[in-house]
Amino acid sequence: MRSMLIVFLFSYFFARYDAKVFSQCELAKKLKAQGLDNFHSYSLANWVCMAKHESKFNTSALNTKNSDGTIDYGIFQVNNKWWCKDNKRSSKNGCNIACSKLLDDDIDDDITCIKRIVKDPNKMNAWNAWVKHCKGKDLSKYLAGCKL
Ligand SMILES: *[C@@H]1O[C@H](CO)[C@@H](O)[C@H](O)[C@H]1NC(C)=O
Ligand SMILES: [Ca+2]
Repeated sequence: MRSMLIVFLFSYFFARYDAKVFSQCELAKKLKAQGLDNFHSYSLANWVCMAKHESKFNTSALNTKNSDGTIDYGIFQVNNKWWCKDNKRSSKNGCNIACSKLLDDDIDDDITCIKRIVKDPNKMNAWNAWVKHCKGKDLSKYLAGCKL
């Protein structure tokens, strides 16, 4: 019995920290529920498009290839120089969060962080992939087929 319990606890622990990859509509629904539709006048489709091109909706996406040596974390690719804190470098830590919390499958804290990021003068231009793939484009396909 005890070994069963241990196996159970282990699988629970690893399941919680497993990568989660959202479907497009699942993420759209979640972002809408958290008030991102027209947040700082960006439509819901902008946020979905950003996540798609930053991480392909992968909550454990990690980018270590920035030219300045900084690292981007998670589904919204939050940067460790300005917004989150890891043990790799000093950080402004504008979201007041450990970068590791931006890799788990609970994205509520990630959403709180992007709401903070978009309040800066740069707004959504903070996300290079958004500028490149979403800004000023027809974004209707990012919500197509979703029951919102
Ligand atoms: C999600 O990202 C992690 C970390 O980069 C990677 O190991 C994993 O294969 C990715 N999952 C998918 C489904 O792309
Ligand atoms: Ca998180």
